[in-house]
Amino acid sequence: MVSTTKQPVVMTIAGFDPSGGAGVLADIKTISALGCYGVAAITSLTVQNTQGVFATHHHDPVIVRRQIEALTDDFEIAAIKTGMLPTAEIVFEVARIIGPKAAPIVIVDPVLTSTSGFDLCDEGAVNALLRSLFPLASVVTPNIAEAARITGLDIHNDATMHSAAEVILKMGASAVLITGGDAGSDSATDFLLDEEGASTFSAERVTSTNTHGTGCTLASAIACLLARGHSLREAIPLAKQYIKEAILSAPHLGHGHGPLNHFSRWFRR
Ligand code: PXL
Repeated sequence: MVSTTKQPVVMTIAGFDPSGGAGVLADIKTISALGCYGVAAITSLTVQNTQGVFATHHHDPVIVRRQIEALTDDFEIAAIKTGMLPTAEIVFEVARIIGPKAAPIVIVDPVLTSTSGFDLCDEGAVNALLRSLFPLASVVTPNIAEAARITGLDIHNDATMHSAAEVILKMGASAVLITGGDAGSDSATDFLLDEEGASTFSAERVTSTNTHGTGCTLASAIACLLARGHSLREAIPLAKQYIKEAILSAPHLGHGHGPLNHFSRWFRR
């Protein structure tokens, strides 16, 4: 007998990494592993493997918007997650149609550069992101480097992390999660600030070169867990545990920053 369980539909609006480590492929694998149905609108076709990003070909902003509209017209979208939005024009088209009417949950992962240091968006896109997309966000998920660039603050301790999070909340986001997984200490501590106040989430650091796409994967995992009814404070530790298992069971592919194993086990909690 075929299962008829209704899965929440989660939409990713992001770039395409053909190596499957990051971008929409990582998002869709995460969404599938976490018991949701994934749909995607592609903003940019990148040329890359585990060793680096070699080129990008951005899509026409109108085509980006039309991909999203075709999906929102047909599906009830439980959550939207945005990743690589390379130009201001693409950010504006996305901001025009997402928001509470398109989906009740909007996770904005401010993707600025790749793990290998390639710029995945221009300066205009960063400004547009802050001005037009952050106010629509249920959660914004920068890493420390992204939070520093967005706020102009030097983030080197808990106090500066808190200040940066406050600045991002003032930009209009409902919550901000600054991820510390790539900071150079023994623990991977993430810092959450929202109207309930500040919370930290610590986990033992996993040292690995198989970390390509951890940012995309974390943001997608949070989107799914919220779509499945978890609170943000429940979703974050579950998402961190999912990433940890995905890194620890990574398939060791390629010669650079290898991909994760998004299917280490069915993780439907
Ligand atoms: O991990 C950031 C990221 C997001 N989206 C796309 C990417 C990358 C990193 O390479 O290629 C499409």
